[in-house]
Formats: sequence, structure tokens, C-alpha cells
Amino acid sequence: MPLTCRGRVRGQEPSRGDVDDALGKFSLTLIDSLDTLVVLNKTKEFEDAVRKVLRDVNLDNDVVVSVFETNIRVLGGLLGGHSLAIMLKEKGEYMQWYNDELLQMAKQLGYKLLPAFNTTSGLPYPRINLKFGIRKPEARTGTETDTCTACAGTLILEFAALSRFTGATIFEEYARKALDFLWEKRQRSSNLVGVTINIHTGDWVRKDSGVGAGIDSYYEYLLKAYVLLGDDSFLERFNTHYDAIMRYISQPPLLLDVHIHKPMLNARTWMDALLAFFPGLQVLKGDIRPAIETHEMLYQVIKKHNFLPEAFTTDFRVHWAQHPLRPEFAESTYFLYKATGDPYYLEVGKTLIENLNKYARVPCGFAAMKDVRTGSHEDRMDSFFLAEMFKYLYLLFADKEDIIFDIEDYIFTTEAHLLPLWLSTTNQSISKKNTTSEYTELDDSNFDWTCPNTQILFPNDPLYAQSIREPLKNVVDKSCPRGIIRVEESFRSGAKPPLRARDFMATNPEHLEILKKMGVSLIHLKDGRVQLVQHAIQAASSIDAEDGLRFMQEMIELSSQQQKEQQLPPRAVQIVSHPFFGRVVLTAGPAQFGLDLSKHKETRGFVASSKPYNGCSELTNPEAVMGKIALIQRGQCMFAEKARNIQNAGAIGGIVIDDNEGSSSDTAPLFQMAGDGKDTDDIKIPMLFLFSKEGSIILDAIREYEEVEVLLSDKAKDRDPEMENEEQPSSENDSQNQSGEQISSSSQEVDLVDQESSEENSLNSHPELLSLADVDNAASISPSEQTSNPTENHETTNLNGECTDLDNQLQEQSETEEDSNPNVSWGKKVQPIDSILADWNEDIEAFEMMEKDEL
Ligand code: DMJ
Repeated sequence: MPLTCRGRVRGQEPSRGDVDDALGKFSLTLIDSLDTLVVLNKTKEFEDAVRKVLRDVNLDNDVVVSVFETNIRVLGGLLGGHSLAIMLKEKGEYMQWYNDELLQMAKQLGYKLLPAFNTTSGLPYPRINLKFGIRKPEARTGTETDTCTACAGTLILEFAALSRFTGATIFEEYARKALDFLWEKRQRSSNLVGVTINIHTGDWVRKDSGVGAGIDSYYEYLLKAYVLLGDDSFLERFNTHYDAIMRYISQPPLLLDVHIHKPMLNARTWMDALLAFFPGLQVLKGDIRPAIETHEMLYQVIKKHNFLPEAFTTDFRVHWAQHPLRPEFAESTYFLYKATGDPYYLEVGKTLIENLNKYARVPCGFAAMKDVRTGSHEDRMDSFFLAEMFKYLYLLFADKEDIIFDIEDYIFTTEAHLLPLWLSTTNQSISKKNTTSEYTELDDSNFDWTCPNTQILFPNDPLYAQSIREPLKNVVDKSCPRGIIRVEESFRSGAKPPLRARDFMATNPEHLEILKKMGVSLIHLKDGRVQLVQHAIQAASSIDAEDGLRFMQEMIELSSQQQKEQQLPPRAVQIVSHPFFGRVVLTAGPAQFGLDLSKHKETRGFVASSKPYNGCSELTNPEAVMGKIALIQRGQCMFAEKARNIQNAGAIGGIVIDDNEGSSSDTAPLFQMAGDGKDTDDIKIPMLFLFSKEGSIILDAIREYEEVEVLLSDKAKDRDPEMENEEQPSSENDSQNQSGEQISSSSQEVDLVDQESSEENSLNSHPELLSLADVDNAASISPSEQTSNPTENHETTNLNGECTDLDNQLQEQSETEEDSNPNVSWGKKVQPIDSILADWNEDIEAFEMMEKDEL
């Protein structure tokens, strides 16, 4: 926890939900970063770290952990550490005392994970209790029915390495069985896999498919299993999937999720940051051109926001604003540099490093970005930052002589742990499968059985990569808003719905008539909102039901767009005084009154606590807050009243700190401070809200340094270099550490509150509903609002950066795609009603899952 300078211990911090499943009280960061130390030539430190692991780490804790995360980070970390420990031992200088102790720990952990595979399918349960396994009453797990494809399909490298290192074949057998099952379950017509699967029945639970979250490393492990184990069947499977990915998901330079049954139908209009690993995998596969294209697009998104947001739209707007310092883009940059030797990729790496140092470096490490738009931090530094990001960035710039072993003798796991390639010929007790009978030869020279060689791909052409990047140089900056292109296409390939979502008025009787015909009913909720529900079976005909589905899709898109537009984005409180110098940026909630920081210059000032602290009456210490930013505690009166009281005392701004001890923006959704229902125009100062954990960082800083200056803004400002230079190395660092300790000791007293969101969306709690959209005042959608709706702005961008008419483009595209794709024949082909309904049900389920996912 780089802001509060402590380790994150499971159970000692408020639960963050699923992300905490990686924490098993087994010194995750220490284990995950073992082999990084050797890569960075910190051999002595590696030796010390291994001793610490052997001395301190307990793998038998009563903690429920993710099988996937434990495998890639802990088992992989131990095996990577073992691989380099034996390499060093053989060299004869370091690790001479080492006697396979890390491997023994890895084996112990491997056996602890095996009970998770006790399912009829052979797919592992997603979680296991390290001490009690699965399904015992004490285990508190084993009731899950679903897992993600990557969770079940990212085991083979670690498990096979464990088997081959130890001779215990059971691990490789289990991992192979899980992979065989996933392969069997692929959607046969598209050769794609869904995001989540039922571990008992093998049914796809989420039928959307991409190369990012939930699936990513399944594909990575098929190709790498071929490389590490030399088993052709893995390459055949990879190639089959790759062909499908390039056919349906790849829309250069984008990679967009589709439905496994209707792969020409996009499942969403945004991409997630995890897919940034894919160009690196394409390099390993030898398909350099699309790798260069996607990487370039991602780089431009990064240049726009300093980091890659967790998700971004097809027109490159931020969809999910956080960035937990993920390494995937650095990984792809490294592979592309290796493949092309183009110094451009060194420049890219330099930008990544500069941004990390400028925006993420904090007193005790590097902090995840809570919001790339504001530059605010989260008290979080995931173990993959040291395991992967450091490693790939170091390797990008390292010469061969900088590394004390030959990196080419190893393969990187998905967590960038190193496994030696000689394992392919060791303990091969599991017979290699020959070409599977189901394998269809792919008619593409990309699927040769040879390793790609850049000299063959583009001999003596240093400008090869540049020539591919050039046409894409404006793809992000000059992009224009766009809608769900392929979904729109499919609308256009059939009749348009008789009523467009944007035109709908809940008070118009004609509209209500059309809705009824389409099987859509209107429910007036008690809180004044209107809910739309579609039952295809109640539609007048199959064509009307199809129209209804399109109408609902449009409405869902429109509704989520409007919700986004109504939200004020979060703001930033940046501590600018010594010794923070702008390094610590706290996520703050905005106010619906007072100075709007997005329109005005930021407010800078020293902070002072108001008296009374709740700010609910005239301040008794106006001299203390005059010309300063007043700190006020939440509660006991309206936010606007607090604002007026501090403004009257002469404060230039206010920060309301949550009175709910232990609350944090890590675990609770930010909100906007509302006015008091009266006119709030008299409030001229900016007001921001901080949860208790973020607020206590400021309060602790006051205790330590007395004078604390902050900046209230819509986006953190670059640090003041002059101030940074004043920082004295030794004594100041000491005080910095002290501050960390002090912050730490006070924060440990924080009450534990489990703030996992209990908000449930009726989408998920009404299984009988075929499709549903919550629409706030749908009847009041006015023509002026319509024009601001991106789905209606029928423009897209061409590669020269000019906006062109989307209607025409879509028309053309849909015409060509219709010919080649039998799935896009809505409204044209005569299909039996049962099959149409079955298809719709699949689509609708998928849309519901998407909505759930987005929520
Ligand atoms: C890493 O833990 C692994 O790379 C995993 O496969 C997915 N991504 C995270 C880091 O983003």
C-alpha cells in the first residue's frame, strides 16, 4: 500500500471483493518478484529474498484464494525463482546452499491446489481454501458453479513445469484435462470460446468473446504450451482459435468482443486494458503487422491519458478510468522491439517510464491510478508491477551483456516468470498428442510450422514497422464519436425498428401501441422511473419481436450514455507541500454547488480544520481558516450549510471528510455532494469530498508537518520540479519514512468495515425478464439531447483523420458482410420461430450478462 506505506494483509483492510482473492497471506509480492531480482542483476538481493521466503512463508493459511492468481503469481513465482536459483548454483558463485527448497514449496502448493479439480469436467473451481481445500464446511468455498476461461486455461505452463521438475505427473495431467475440456466446448461454428463457463455442465455462461479480460491467457498458454512442451496439438488449437480471432474479433487496429454464436455481432463498444498483451502474443506467433497496428493504437490512447484506462471506447474515450499499473502494454512493446529492432519502441518504453515516475511514483512505491483523468491515486501496488512491469521495461533497454544468463533459453509465463525451455525434453511421461483428428488445415501461410523470423518477414527493411504505423498516426486524436458499428450494421441489414429509442415518449399513445406490438411493456416504478421489459413471446409476430429486441438494444445504449453524461467526474486533491510535492493525489467527490473546478483554475491553499469540526454552525476559529482550505467532517447538517459556514469565515475552499471510519474510495463508490434543495448560487468556493481513508492521509500529514498545502482541481497537475529539487536526500527521506510509519500506525486503528457493494440491478434479479432497461425519465428525452448522443452522430473517422459519413460506410460494409456471413441475415431468411426464439434467448442472455458486467 504505497500511500500508507504498509503491506496489504487480507482481513486487515476493508474487503475490495474479488481482487483480494490473490492475497493468501503468503507474501505475494516477495514471491512474485523473486526472478525479477535476477533479471535486474540483483543476485545478492535474490539470495536474501529466497532465504526470507523459506524462513517466513506459510502456505497453509485458512484463507480462500483464487486458484488462477495463486497459480500464476505464487506457483509461477516459486518456479521462476527455482529456475534461476539452479541456474545461479550451476554458475558456481551464488546460491551454493540451495537444495531445491523453492521447488519443494511449489510442490506443496501444487498439491494444495489439486482438490480444486475435483469436478466432473476437470475444470477447476475458481477458489480454494489453502488450509481446508474445497467443500469441507471449514473451507467456505466450493459452491461456485462458474469460472472464467482464462482461469481454467492458464495452468499448463506452471503445472507442466512442476511435473517435469519433480517427476510427479499428476499436475500436468490435470492442467491438460482442463484444456482438453475447454477445447471440446469451443463454439464449433465460430471456433471461439466464451468468457465464463459452468464447471459442472460445461455450458457457456457468458457467451461474449474477445482477447482481453477473462480469456486472454487461455490463448497465450496454448501457444506457449506448444513452445515449452513441443506438443503439436496445442499449436493446432491455437491456430484454429487465432484464425477465428483474426476473422471476427480483430477489426484493425481494434480488437472488439463478439458473440460466440453470432461472431459478426459486436458484444460491446469498448475494449479492456488486458488485451494489450495481444500484440506481444502475435509477435510470438509471427503475425507482426496487426501487432504493430494494435500496439500503435494503444500507444496513442496512452499518450492521451498518460496510462491505458482499464477500458476505453471504440472512439477512445475513457470507459473505466482506473489503471492498476498493468504491464501488458510494456510486455507487447518489449516483444515488438525484439521482433523489429525499431528504436521507436525504445521511445515508447521511455514514455512509459517517464509517466510512471511523473504520475505514479509516491513516497513508498508506485501507486495505481484511481482515475487517469484526474491523476488521482489508489493505495495499491499489485505484485505484477514488480513481477512484470519492471522486468519487461528493464529487458526492453538491456543489452545481452546486462543479463547474467541467456533469456532466450526461457519462456515467460503470463506473469512473466521464467521457465527453462529444456523442460520440453525432461520427464516427458505424458505422451504427446499427434495432430487431432478434428484439426482442419488452415489455408494461410501464417500457420506454417516454423518459427517466425524477422529477417524473412521484412529483410533489411528498418522502415517496415514505421510504414505500418504511419497511416494510423491520427487514429485516436482525430477519432470522431461512433456507435456500435456492427450492431448498427445488423440493424441496417434488416428493417429499422419502427420506433427509434431516441424518439420514444412514454406519454405518446402511438408509441405505446408500437411497444406493445413489439412485446415491450412499460412499468412505472414507484420512484418515478420508467422500466421497459421485453417478452419476445408477447410480440405480434417474429418480425415485431425482432424489432423489439433492436429497440431495447438502442434503449440500453441510450440510457447508459445518458447516465454517464449526468455524472460529474471525480476531482483530485493533490498534496503539494513538502515532502509530498504533488506526489500524492487523492480521489475526491465533486459538489453540485460552489465553484466548478472543471471550468475554473484550480484552487491552491493550506488546509486548516474548522471549529466546530462538523462545520454546522458559525465557525469559532475564523482566523485559522481565513484564506485557507477548511477541513470539515461529514454529518449533522447539509453539505451546503457547511460550505456557507466556512465561506463566511473566509475559507477559499472546503474538503468534507467522511465521518464513516474506514471508508475509502477503494471500496465505496464516489458520490456527488448535493445542494440543500434551495438556491446555492451564493456558494462561490469549491467543495470536495474525501472518504475517511483519504481524509486521514491529509489529517496525518498535518499532525506530522503542520503546514500542508493542497491543490483542488479536476485533474492533478504536474509536479513542481523546483520544489522536488529542494528535497534533501538523507534527512528528508528519513522524515518521509517516519511519516509513513506514523501514517501507518494511526491507520491501523481503522475499524474494519466490509463495504462490498450490495447494490443489485433488477436486470439480474428478474430471470423471467427477457430484456430490460432502466430509463430515467425516458419520456423526457428531448430533441436537443438527441444531438449529443454519440450513437446518433453518424460519423466515424477514416485513417487520414477526417470525419466521414458513417451511414454510407456502414451501408457498404453491411452489404459485403451480408454476402459472406450467414449470421447477419436478420429479417431476410425464413427461419422457424423456435430457432429464432432460441437465437434471441442466447442474444438476450448475452446482453444481460454484458449489462451485469458493465454494472
Ligand atoms: C497479470 O497478473 C497477468 O499477466 C495475468 O495474466 C493478467 N494480467 C495481470 C496484470 O495485468
